[in-house]
Amino acid sequence: MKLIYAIVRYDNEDEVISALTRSHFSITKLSTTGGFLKKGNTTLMIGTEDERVQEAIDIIKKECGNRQKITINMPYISGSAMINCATMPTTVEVGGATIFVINVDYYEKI
Ligand code: 2BA
Repeated sequence: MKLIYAIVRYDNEDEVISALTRSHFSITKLSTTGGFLKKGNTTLMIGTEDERVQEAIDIIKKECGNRQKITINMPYISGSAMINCATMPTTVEVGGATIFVINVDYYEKI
């Protein structure tokens, strides 16, 4: 048994959840926040048998698409002080998904 954590963008959440559900995966959706951009994203917890992990990852890949570069205005930080209202254009990659697969020692529904 494995537990997959998949961090996806809000924009992709509905499609990924629908596609996984259609393929009979059970999902818990967590509302999370990225530490870098400090914007909301979605973390999906998917518990599944070892032999179905790749199938889940393939669905997530298909629905989340490729990573793209975007430029955002980040607050400008000088030393330890954040200067009010100053921003600096920063290029980051977004899209796709960040996936962790963890071994599950024990699983039971009571
Ligand atoms: P955020 O932390 O808001 O990061 C958004 C994007 O900003 C990242 O996209 C990455 O392209 C960039 N980024 C993140 N940290 C950076 C840094 N220290 N310096 C420069 N650029 C940085 P993704 O890599 O696709 O990550 C999307 C979201 O997935 C992240 O949102 C975070 O919530 C989660 N995540 C990614 N890697 C993780 C990890 N190793 N552990 C835990 N969560 C992770």
